[in-house]
Amino acid sequence: MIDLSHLRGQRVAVMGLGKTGLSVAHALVQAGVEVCVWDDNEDKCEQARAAGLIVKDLRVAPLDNLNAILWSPGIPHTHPIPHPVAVRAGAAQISLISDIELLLSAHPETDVVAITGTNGKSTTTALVGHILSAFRPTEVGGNIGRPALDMPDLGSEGTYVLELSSYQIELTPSLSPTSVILLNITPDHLERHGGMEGYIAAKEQIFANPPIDSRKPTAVICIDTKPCADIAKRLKDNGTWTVILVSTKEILDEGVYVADGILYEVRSGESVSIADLRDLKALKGQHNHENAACAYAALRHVYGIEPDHIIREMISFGGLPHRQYLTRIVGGVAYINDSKATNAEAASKALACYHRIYWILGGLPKEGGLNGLEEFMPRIEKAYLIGQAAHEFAAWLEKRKVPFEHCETLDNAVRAAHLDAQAGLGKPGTSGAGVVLLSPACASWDQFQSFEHRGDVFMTLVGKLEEGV
Ligand code: UMA
Repeated sequence: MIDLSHLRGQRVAVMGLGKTGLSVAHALVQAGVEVCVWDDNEDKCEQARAAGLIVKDLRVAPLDNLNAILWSPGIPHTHPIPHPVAVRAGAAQISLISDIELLLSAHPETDVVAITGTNGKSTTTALVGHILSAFRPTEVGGNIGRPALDMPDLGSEGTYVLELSSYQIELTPSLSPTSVILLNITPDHLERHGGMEGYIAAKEQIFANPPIDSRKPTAVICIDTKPCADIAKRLKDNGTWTVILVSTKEILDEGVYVADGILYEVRSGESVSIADLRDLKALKGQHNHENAACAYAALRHVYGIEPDHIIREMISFGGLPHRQYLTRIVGGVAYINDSKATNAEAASKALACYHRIYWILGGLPKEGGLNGLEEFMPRIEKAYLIGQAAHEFAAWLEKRKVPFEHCETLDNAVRAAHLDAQAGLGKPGTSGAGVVLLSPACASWDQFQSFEHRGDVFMTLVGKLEEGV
């Protein structure tokens, strides 16, 4: 846990008691800071009281004696409607800050790689953390699911690799990372930021402050989406940052790019082939090639790590659980956990990577259902339907002549898919063993606590499968 004893004597309120709020409250209490907490959900307040925390209703309690309000990133403060506590804080001139801000106040001089973008930031953060930890003390945290203050204190030789959401960036005014990776910007969280312009502005704020020492910071920017290409241009014109361009769509005359799955680095105007990214089992698909290329560019340019060493560590990267995670291979059939795919768009990324798919899907359906996935249907050997979406999805699949089976539960689905996939091995006219893929295109809450829970159950079930059925 990060030591916050430099804040002793201050008064801080914590708004929201999810992962962030609880982590912060714990660290502040440990440091001897005077702390009170609040959550709009009464159950959370009750649990906090039971745990010995001081609960104050920040909608009415006096705020003017506070030094700051630690704001949980997921709580909307301005859009779509201003939160009453944020309005009161504004009137009392109390800042709303993130847990990242507290981490930086404890470690103003520690090296920080900040990673953001609409998609791929967790994978890139985990990948950079995995590679860098082979060379220097490294800790990974932030939006990836490990609150910043849950990381240990690192000395000056270490690096914090932080996944930052737009929500966290706008609550971290002192953010001045040594390097930034910006992957892509596509429409997301628009309600919260008052539209696309607000969303782009929140992301761009990651470049707002130069580092506090004399180092020139490095910005690795994939220019495949227009907002990122525009930001790269603005930063280059401004000259405060060293900008390394990355692309998976065009051949560049500087920086790092991917063409036909091959990673290239441009050195003195010459394109040098570095590695075949299609060999990386945990980083399949063009979206993962973007993640790998950006990670490579940062590790090469910011830390000077040799290309061979970076690629060696990339090969040993196992991927993130629940994101196309290769759980097991049984008799040549790969069992893949892509439980994080909670909508059709996310599932399309996995479906694009495999052939001969025994596809487990369903749960709590999202608007639009499976629309957009038509082009991948020739790859599906059979679909196994679970959860509330089963009947809606069955009708959709039937129209596209995809064989399916109603399984109701994940347990039934894994068993049925396993039997079919193993029986399909060596079927005349087929090539490759195929994959059993959990990529549900649905939220999990009808049958599970979270997508992580759903993925864990899948991996446990797969772990128990017998070979040679
Ligand atoms: N709450 C209120 N009032 C409200 C809304 C919520 O009091 O109006 C309370 C809820 O009752 C709850 C708490 O706020 O108790 C939840 O706070 P939170 O939403 O900030 O969630 P945390 O558990 O603190 O998790 C947050 C991130 N969540 C969001 O940004 C929505 C996690 O990212 C992150 O892993 C975690 O901090 C640790 O840093 C998740 C996420 O979905 C993965 N992020 C979004 C994304 O990736 O798209 C941005």
